[in-house]
Amino acid sequence: MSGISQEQMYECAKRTMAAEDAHQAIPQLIHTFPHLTFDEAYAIQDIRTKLRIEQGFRAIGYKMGLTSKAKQQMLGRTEPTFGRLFDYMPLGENEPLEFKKHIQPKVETEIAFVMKESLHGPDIDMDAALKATDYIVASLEIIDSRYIDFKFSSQDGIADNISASRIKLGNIRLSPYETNLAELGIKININDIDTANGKGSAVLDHPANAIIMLVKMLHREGKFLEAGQIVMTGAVTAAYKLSVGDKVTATFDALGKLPLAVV
Ligand code: OOG
Ligand code: MG
Repeated sequence: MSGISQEQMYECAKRTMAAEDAHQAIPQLIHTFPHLTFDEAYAIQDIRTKLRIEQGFRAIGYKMGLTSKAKQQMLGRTEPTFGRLFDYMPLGENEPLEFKKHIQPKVETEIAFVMKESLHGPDIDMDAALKATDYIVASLEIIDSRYIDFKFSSQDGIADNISASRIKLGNIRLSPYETNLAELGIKININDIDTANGKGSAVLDHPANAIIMLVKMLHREGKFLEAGQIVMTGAVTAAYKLSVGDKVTATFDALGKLPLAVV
């Protein structure tokens, strides 16, 4: 343990929340607490969640991070992480991303799961994960690190709710049995340029493996995945920096197109 006190953990949680709310980047927490552990970072994330709930926001799900090679290579790390989603994050169907409410937003393409049953325990399998899923949808994730220049250690990232900022979900809902999720192709076009493409297998060979991994990680903290929660399974393509005026279109096999304008 680095010996960070409970009070200092609250201070860290408030620092990244204030940065998010004021759209103002801050220095990494490890500059102040160089020995911050993963457990302490998740404890800070939990405090952050508690404070958001106290502000009146509702926790609506989870986002997995670093579940694909594209993202692992971007950050030079391989261990998946998770963060929380809140009800201020979803963008409406025609709602643009307002750049001024962000610091340094980037866009990712992801497959999202919405659960109809809870999942508990250390060893759920693919069958259990699919059975507990209500439907899958196309999604875009807007990540926005609260740290200067989007540079941070794993512990900083976890404490900062792994850069969670906004999500946009498609409106075609499929059962996970209706389509081969590993083979599901995704393309992202930014300002009329085909920027990247990938398929579901980019996420831990099959995006449902991200659900399995999340439930295991939650179990270690004595928690579980509740029915009704949304899970963003992690970026299939890399994250692309957004600017005012950008027009993004993601095209998902079987799940349709998701447009996003940045204003
Ligand atoms: C961490 C969040 C990663 C993903 O899909 O892998 C993530 C970051 O890059 O800031 O959302
Ligand atoms: Mg993501």
